[in-house]
Amino acid sequence: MKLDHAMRLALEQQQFKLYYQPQVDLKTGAIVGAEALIRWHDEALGNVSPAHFIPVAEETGVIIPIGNWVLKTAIEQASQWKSKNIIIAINVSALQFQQSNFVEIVSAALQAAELSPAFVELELTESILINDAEDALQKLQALATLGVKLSIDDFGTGYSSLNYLKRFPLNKLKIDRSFVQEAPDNDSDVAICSAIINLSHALNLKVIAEGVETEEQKAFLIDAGCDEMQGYLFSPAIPADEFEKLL
Ligand code: G
Ligand code: G
Ligand code: MN
Ligand code: NA
Repeated sequence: MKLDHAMRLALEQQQFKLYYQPQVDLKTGAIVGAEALIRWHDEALGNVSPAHFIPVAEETGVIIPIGNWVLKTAIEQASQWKSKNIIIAINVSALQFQQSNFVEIVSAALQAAELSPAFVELELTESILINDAEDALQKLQALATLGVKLSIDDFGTGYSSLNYLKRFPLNKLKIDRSFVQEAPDNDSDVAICSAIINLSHALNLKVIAEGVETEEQKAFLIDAGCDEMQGYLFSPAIPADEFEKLL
C-alpha cells in the first residue's frame, strides 16, 4: 500500500511533527494543558491530514511505530515544559494500547525524559475500553498507579457504555466537538453537554469541551459548569515554539 510505505519513510526521515493545542481553564483563563496532534508534510503529497492517514496507519499497523514516536516526542516536550505546569495530552490508538508492553513503553519514555507521570494524560477512545475490557482494566490500573492521567476522547460518539466509567480509573471526559458545534442554539446539544458535565462532576471527573469556536459556546460552557475548553476560539494546534510564546 502506497500510503503505508510513505508513512514508514516519513518516520525514518523524521517528517512527522507534533503540534500542540492549548487547553484552557474556564474559570481562570489559564492554559492548563496541551493536546499533542500529529502533522505530516510530505514533499510529493503535500500536507496530509491525520484524519486521513491515522485510520490507514491503524489498518496497516504502522500506527504502532508512529504512536510510539508520538509518545516519546510529546513526553520529551512535556519535560521541557515542566516548569510551566501544563499537562500534555497524548492520543492513543486502540492497536497501540493493545501492545502487551504498552505500560512499559510509557514508563520507559517517562524515565528517559526524567518526567513525572503527573504531567502526562493519555486520551483513550471508547473502543479501547470495550475491546478486551479485562486487559484494558489491568493496563489502566497500572498506568493510574504509575501516576499518568487518563481521559476519554470524543466522549459519547463511540460504543458508549457507562459501565466503564465506574470500572476504570479515569480522570477526565472530553465532550466531543459534535455536541459543542451547535450549542447553545440546539436544545439537544445543550442537554447532552450539560448532562456530560454533570455526570463528570458526580463521578469526580474533570470535563473538557472540544471544538469551541465561538464566544457563545464558551459562555454556555462556563454557565453549565464545564472545567476546561479547547478549540479554535482560543487557538488551533501550533508548533511547540509558538505554543511557548502563549505560556
Ligand atoms: O489534528 P486533527 O487535525 O486534524 O486530527 C484529526 C484526527 O487525528 C483526530 O481524530 C485526532 O485525534 C487524530 N490524531 C491526531 N494526532 C494523533 C496522534 O498523535 N495519534 C493518534 N492516534 N491520533 C491522532
Ligand atoms: O479526535 P480528537 O479530539 O483528538 O481530534 C482533535 C481534532 O479536532 C483535530 O483535528 C483538531 O485539529 C480539531 N480541532 C481542534 N479544535 C477545533 C475546533 O475548534 N473546531 C474544529 N472544527 N476542529 C477542531
Ligand atoms: Mn484527542
Ligand atoms: Na475529539
